[in-house]
Amino acid sequence: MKTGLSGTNWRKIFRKRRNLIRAAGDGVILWLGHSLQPRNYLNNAYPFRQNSHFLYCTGLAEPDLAMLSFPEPDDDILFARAVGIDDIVWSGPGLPPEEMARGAGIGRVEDIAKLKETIDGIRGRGRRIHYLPPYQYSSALGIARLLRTRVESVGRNASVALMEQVADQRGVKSPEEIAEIEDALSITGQMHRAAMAAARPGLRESYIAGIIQGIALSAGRHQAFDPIVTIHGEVLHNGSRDNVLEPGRLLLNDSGAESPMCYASDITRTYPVNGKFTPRQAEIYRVVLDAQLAAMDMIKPKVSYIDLHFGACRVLAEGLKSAGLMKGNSSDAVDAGAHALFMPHGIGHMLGLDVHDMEDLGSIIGNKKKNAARRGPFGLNYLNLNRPLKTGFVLTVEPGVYFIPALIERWRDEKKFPEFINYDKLGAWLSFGGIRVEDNVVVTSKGARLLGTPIPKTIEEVEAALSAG
Ligand SMILES: [Mn+2]
Repeated sequence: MKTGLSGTNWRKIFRKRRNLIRAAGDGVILWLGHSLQPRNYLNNAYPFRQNSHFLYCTGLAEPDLAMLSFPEPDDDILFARAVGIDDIVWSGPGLPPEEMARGAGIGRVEDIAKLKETIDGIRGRGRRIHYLPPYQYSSALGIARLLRTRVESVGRNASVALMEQVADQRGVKSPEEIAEIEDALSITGQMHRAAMAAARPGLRESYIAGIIQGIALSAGRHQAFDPIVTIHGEVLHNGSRDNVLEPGRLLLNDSGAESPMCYASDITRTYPVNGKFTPRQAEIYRVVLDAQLAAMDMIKPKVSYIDLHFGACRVLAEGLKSAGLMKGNSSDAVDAGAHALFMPHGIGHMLGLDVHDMEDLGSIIGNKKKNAARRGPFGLNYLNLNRPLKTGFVLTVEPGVYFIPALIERWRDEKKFPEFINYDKLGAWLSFGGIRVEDNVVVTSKGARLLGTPIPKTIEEVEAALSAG
């Protein structure tokens, strides 16, 4: 059970959330928590992370839990595993199920061994069980077993109406949720400042990654995702940390901590390992920064996410034209999709309990196929949201410019967009790497508010933070 920031009555909040998310008619919702996932044998598991929908409705972060929620909230039942003597010997007594239920504002507790017969009874009376599509295979197997169906049909039979309700509720963040995200951002700010102060030629990427993770761990926090700490920023989600920070290269740090209630933060900064931007690095950095600030300026309720994306891309293309790397009319270049050579991803994503919030709900929040068909062939399939912006949405804003040698060579060989791209200039940029700048904002009635304490971002601020080491 999580204890969030003090002064917040989370029990009341969980009850309210469960009140707002109700199955149609006399249907019942099955909320299945996650189980430990074995790493190489049963008793050596990956770090546990609760299912975010389950967290949203209960705040309970322990494994092996389930809940049934009924049309009448007082009927809700928490199902928990009975603690045996072996559990106590190896893992300690843990939190009594009654206490978990109390913390979540749930009135009834049962042994999870009774979940199947309880569901059988409900279905026997002709009532429907609704659930969200699982993404962990063990959850899919669990639902198949509970509903006596084939595992292959579990995803297909998930409740679309429930997915819509959850997306509507979780999409708009309450003040308590914003406070959690800002709390996560305060740790994330420390992580980024420490990485900037430590960076210098000769160190390994893993050393910086260790500092980052150590700060979160020492504060009793988890990472919201595996940090990306690399001099190869052009590899968008680079997982390797083996490179040595060579003088003249840029280091990209994309990392974020979780708050006490497991809300995510997600910040990216990119900077020269030896402390000073070269004129070329500074030029591209300013292009990325201009695109980011322009995107933030465009954010307000009712703006469509795809327009925000293309607005930022136009600023990016204009900047790349000034740098001599693109040419022609920038707006036409973006309509054609030519900018995607340099920014092959979307402008950002929603942020909340998941770092890419609710992307497990798939097309409910972002219809990638439809987006790809609408405008241009490349890049849009990575756009993660297709809902118009609403007050209370929390978003990342993260444009980037990348020089991906294999992509540049492929487009050049295919003679793609020679009217918009200066291929003859690009030969000199193949070892530049990539720059991404990412912040987190909440949509307000008037525009966007930057969340958290600002983290060094302008060239001057970043160079000052780099020399702080
Ligand atoms: Mn991000």
